[in-house]
Amino acid sequence: MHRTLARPAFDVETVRKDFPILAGHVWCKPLVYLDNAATSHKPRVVLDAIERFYKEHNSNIHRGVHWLSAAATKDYEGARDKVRDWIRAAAREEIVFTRGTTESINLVARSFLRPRLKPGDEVLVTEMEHHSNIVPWQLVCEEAGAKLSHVPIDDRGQLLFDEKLLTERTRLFAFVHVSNALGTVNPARELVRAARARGIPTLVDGAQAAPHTRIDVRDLGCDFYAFSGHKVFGPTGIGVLYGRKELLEGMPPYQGGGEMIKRVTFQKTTWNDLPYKFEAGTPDIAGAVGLGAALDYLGTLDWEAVRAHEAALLARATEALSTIKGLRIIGTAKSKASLVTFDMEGVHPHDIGQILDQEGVAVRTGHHCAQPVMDRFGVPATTRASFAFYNTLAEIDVLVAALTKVRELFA
Ligand code: 7TS
Repeated sequence: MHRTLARPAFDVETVRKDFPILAGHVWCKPLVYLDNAATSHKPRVVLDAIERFYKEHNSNIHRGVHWLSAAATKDYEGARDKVRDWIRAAAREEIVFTRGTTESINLVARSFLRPRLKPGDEVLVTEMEHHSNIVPWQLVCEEAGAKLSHVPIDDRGQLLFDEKLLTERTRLFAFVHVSNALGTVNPARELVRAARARGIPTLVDGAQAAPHTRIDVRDLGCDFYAFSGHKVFGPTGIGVLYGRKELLEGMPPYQGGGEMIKRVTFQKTTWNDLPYKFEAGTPDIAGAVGLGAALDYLGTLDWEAVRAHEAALLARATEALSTIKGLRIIGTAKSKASLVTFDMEGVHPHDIGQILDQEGVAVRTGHHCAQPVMDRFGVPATTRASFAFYNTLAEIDVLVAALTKVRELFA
């Protein structure tokens, strides 16, 4: 009898077969896709789940008495349970579906922080945040006359955290779990613990952590955790906000409209229960179904093996890139996720990106929506190669060969 959920071993070539786009036949040219931090590819089971939803269950949710609506509601709410299980939340009410990390953070900024923020208060972030974890706080701070402070970073791209940065005026500490521009893995548990000891709520931006590790929000102890479906091998347009129930209960709605109400009159409207209070309008039902399928898929992987494989990709890339003349890796933290960001003396990242593209290698160039990181390292932009578990060591070699070519062209 075979009842093992996890596959016995991690074989990258077997895993690659689960991702139709990696077969490459649609473009008739090879592609080494190293832009996974921007968005990752989708396994066939995700594509099938979305197609099956539209073919067999498509209907609006929660409202219909007909069986099709009941089936769609079951699919959507089933996806919520999968998310709860995946991140080990205590209750399904703590899982709010959003459009993605950005919307999750904006929801917390508007509904949680804004009503509490008074002139002179502070919000603490870090110098390595994605703009999505800076601008929403900045907007509400400006409105309230509050201040946005940050934890600085060292030359390796690690936080220089000092508990003194958490002051009696700090109303929230929001920080990135894994940096998209440096790869740094932050000590999230310790940071949360330091904030909690002072009664300061925390939000963790998990957009780049969720694709690389199993998340356990109860172990982290954070109040809010945000991530995007499209980076965890699910579809675009769907994301998650985890929030501690006591806090979500005390928060006003983020948007008004269908499904987030209990009773509407022209005099007064009362709000629906959690999590529906935060899900105004018809949600991305198929997106939730796709995300649920992606998490089911991730659940079949041996995560110890995934971690080891990604560590090997990072080690091979770091070692090989370090030998290229004039190439400086930006972000050399002790604990890193599988991405490398770099600067090459005398070559603009845009040119690097274009030449790499001609060689069939997809990387990202630019400021990666983390301009404070660029400022910290004195560069306008960098080149970033970001890996997923379906990347191979041979693909790293293609990247290195292409970069060697760039170096020769610009010698
Ligand atoms: N936070 C981090 C750490 C991110 O890396 C990103 C997206 C976001 C928030 C926003 O996520 P979204 O799904 O709401 O857009 N990062 C990137 C990137 O590095 N390249 O493209 C998108």
